[in-house]
Amino acid sequence: MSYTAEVLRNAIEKSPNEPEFHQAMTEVLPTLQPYLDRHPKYERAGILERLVEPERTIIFRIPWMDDAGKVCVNRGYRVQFSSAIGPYKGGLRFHPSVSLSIIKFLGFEQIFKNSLTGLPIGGGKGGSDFDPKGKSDREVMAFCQSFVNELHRYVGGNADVPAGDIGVGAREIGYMYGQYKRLTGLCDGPLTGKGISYGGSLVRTEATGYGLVYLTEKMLESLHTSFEGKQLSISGSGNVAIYAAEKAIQLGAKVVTMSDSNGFIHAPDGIDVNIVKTIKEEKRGRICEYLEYAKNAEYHDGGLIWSVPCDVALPCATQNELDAIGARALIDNGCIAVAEGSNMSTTIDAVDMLQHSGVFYAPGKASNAGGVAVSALEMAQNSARRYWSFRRVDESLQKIMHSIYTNISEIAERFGAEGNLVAGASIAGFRKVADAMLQQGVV
Ligand code: NDP
Ligand code: 2IT
Repeated sequence: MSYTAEVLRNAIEKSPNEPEFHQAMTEVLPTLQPYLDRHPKYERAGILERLVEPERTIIFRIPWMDDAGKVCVNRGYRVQFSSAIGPYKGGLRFHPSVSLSIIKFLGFEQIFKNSLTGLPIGGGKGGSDFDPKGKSDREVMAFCQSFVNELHRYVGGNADVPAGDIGVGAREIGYMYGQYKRLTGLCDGPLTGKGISYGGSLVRTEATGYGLVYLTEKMLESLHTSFEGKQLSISGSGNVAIYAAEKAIQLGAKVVTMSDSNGFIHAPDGIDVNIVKTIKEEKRGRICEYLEYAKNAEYHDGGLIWSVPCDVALPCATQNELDAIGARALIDNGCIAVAEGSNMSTTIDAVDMLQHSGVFYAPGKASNAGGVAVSALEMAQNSARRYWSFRRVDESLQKIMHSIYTNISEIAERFGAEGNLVAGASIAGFRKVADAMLQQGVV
């Protein structure tokens, strides 16, 4: 049995009830084998065995009181996966589906993603099974404060720097920052995605979506085409989806779908992203409300978003949202590229189908790295006590996304997997972390 297969088998046996974590490891580990064959020093140092075991896992109780005076209890997580190349860095997810398996898969992905940005940030992830949907601002604040009453012991600007993810945006980051400061008395940049008035970075709101489009732009360039005139199918209507749509439209594409967990809208003449911003960012409403503002659209309650014909698909909602049935529909309708905005958007069989059918596919750890990259730029600005201009941050983001693309395609080619960005991203992300681990001894 190969080294990677053995480590994978043992890791799965050790944590048997964590299917999403198994999936994330199954996507990465086998692609590393050619690299590990050439460099036996990593196996000798047990690098993979160490990498699949988080440095620290924190699970805690979060009691809070709702508006009716009832005491509610949620479960909180922070998985500090790897600090080999810098402080733990990764978002917090508030969603009822959150489990240890979900947080471990996200934290594992984050190690490789953060390494790909070229910036000194380790991997971590956290969150809670709290559902912010339908809660009042006061309830969200009470929850966030209680969450930080425990979390503050483990985070800090040089130790672990959380940020947003599903269900965690500017409002939640603000409440968590306020409570962190109150408990510790420190303004050491313990979170990113902060408001601009208290240390946030310009472009952080747009970063993941814009970055996704910047990387996809390079994919299209290598196919000798561009966004101009392309039909785009985007899923989700949250932070990542909105700013992916905005940038793609600026580059001449037409976005024909967006969705939420209830259903999707299809607008053959193109979606007006400003309407989606009003519904989602201002009113915290549902995507079906789009029809109240625009006539040229239909709403599908449930249904398969990927059955709408498109040239490029950008899944931007959640894990495993693009499965074999979705992949079949995209392939049959002539889609040429899929780039993940959400983490692990695509099931393993769907990735295989896309790749075997010649659909150019980018895994999230490369294509959605723009968010965390700008988070690291926010950390740099906080340390320097400076603010950079929108243009400066946006240009840095573009440069980072373009170099991620160049780096992972070159590495894929060097290891006999030309055009396989999954292999390229895994090997490129792994190399830097593994070398840092070798240099730091057995820790
Ligand atoms: P938001 O909370 O802003 O938006 C999430 C969107 O996805 C909503 O439209 C939501 O619909 C939909 N969604 C969430 N869960 C499900 C589900 N189980 N089934 C169907 N739809 C669902 O989150 P983000 O936009 O920040 O995150 C989207 C994805 O991008 C996630 O996978 C996240 O990990 C990833 N990501 C985010 C980054 C960031 O900087 N924010 C950075 C890199 C990756 P509904 O409102 O109905 O729940
Ligand atoms: O998945 C991700 O990369 C994020 N949710 C963003 C993490 C961050 O620290 O900005």
